[in-house]
This record gives sequence, structure tokens and C-alpha cells, in this order.
Amino acid sequence: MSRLCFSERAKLCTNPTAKQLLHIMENKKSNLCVAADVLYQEELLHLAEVTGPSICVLKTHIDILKDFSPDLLTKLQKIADKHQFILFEDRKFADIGQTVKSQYHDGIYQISSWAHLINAHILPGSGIIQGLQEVGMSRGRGLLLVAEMSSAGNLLHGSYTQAAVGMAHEYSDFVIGFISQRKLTENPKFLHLTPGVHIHNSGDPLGQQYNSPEQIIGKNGSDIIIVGRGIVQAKDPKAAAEIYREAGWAALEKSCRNPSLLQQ
Ligand code: S5P
Repeated sequence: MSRLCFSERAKLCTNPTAKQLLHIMENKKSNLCVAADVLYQEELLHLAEVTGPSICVLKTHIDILKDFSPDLLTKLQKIADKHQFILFEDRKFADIGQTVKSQYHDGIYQISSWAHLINAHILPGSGIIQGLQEVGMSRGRGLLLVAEMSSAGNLLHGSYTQAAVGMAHEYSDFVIGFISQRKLTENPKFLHLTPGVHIHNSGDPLGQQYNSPEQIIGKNGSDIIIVGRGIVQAKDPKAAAEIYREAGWAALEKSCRNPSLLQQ
């Protein structure tokens, strides 16, 4: 199957968020997720507004905002509707099923009420997926499993990564893909989202490791690039988002024309 046939892949998905995301990617020619790691609501809303036309996903760390108030969420949802992108709260849940249910549904942030997409570590075992699924499934939400990380010395590899792939297949109505550095399965239902992407830098002083969009999409076979500081700290985030969108999409098109570029 051609990698560009996102609408074909969407037909294979039962999960509404996966379907919606694949359609957005195709319609907007975007495989760019912006990591909106900012400290103030105004900055977050501005970033959503200016990068909105270029992105398929906006990723938040809602708990780093210094001035969070619930009305932000309505404003963010309106911008997401206007520009057609998915809201992904990068909460990286990591507790037992019963606890993550409350972390997902309750508290100040009420993540399940607004985030189309969340992610979780599989360290606690599959109970974490079951707990999140009890809250998110009826709302049409989706879950990504953190199967690999971008940071130096991380422990997510080998049998751990393979266990994540196994769990994704077992819960494939709710799990729509992975946070990973490369394509982990040939099953076209699953999306691979990859952080650690920068066009100019190779890393940061705290262990972050960057690759180019060409490496991540063209060579590693991932679907979506996640870009934070490359866009957020650029002089002109709108222009930077468009540069990353073009680079990500060009890498995808190139790998489709030349499938041998894809390393499995
Ligand atoms: O392995 C990972 C997983 C994630 S979700 N490495 C990451 O860097 N992330 C997130 O991606 C991280 O929390 C941050 O929000 C973003 C990368 O930001 P950047 O500024 O380094 O591009």
C-alpha cells in the first residue's frame, strides 16, 4: 500500500481520532505536530493560531502553564476546529489503571474532555491501557504508546519496545499508534509520531537528540514529525512551521516515489 494513501489507511481504522487525523494529514498535506511547550496561555493560543494552518497535531504539556484557566480549553478547541488539527496532551501516563482513570478524567485539567489524543508508558502493564480506555473509548479518543524515546541513554528498546507493539495490537481499537523513533510495525492502522526533530541542531545539553525530517520520515519510516523548539523558539514560528511542514511532507513524498529508501 502506498504510504500516501491516508484515506485508505483511515478506512482500516475503527478509532474516530485515528480516522480524523489521517484525513487531516491528507487534506492539509501535513505530517507536522508542533510541541507547544510554552508557559503562558496567550503564547499557547498565539502559537496555535499562527501554526494552525501548517500542522495536523498540536501537542501540549498543559501542566507547565503558569496561568492555566479552564476557559483556555474552549479557546484552544475553537482554534483546532477552525484550522483542523488534533489536540494531543503529552501526559505520558505511567500509573496503575485505577489511578490513570482519574488523572485522565478528573483534576484541574480534565484531559479527556478536550484532548483527542493522549500517550502512556507501558511500564505498569496493560492495565494502564484498560484504565485509560474505560474513560476515553466512549468519547472517541485515541492513545499512543511510548515505545521509544529520543533522549540519550533511555531504557526503551529491545523487548520493551516489542512489548509495546504487542499491546498496541491487543488494544487496537483504542491504541492508534506509537511515540517512537521509527516505524515499528507494517500494520497500516498504526501511526508513528516521532519527537527529537530539528533542522539546525543535533541536541540540547540535557540529552535531547535531534534528527532531520528526512531521516525520521524518509529513512526511519515514521509518519509524523514532532517539532518543539525548532518552531517555538524560531524568530517567526509561523514561517518555521511552514518550513517543517514542507520538509516533512517532501520526505514522505520522496520515500513514496522510492520505497527502497525505507529501512524496516
Ligand atoms: O521521546 C520523547 C518523547 C516526547 S513526547 N522525546 C521528546 O522530546 N518528547 C516531547 O517532544 C518532549 O516532551 C517535548 O515536548 C517535545 C520535543 O521538544 P523539542 O523542543 O526538543 O523539539
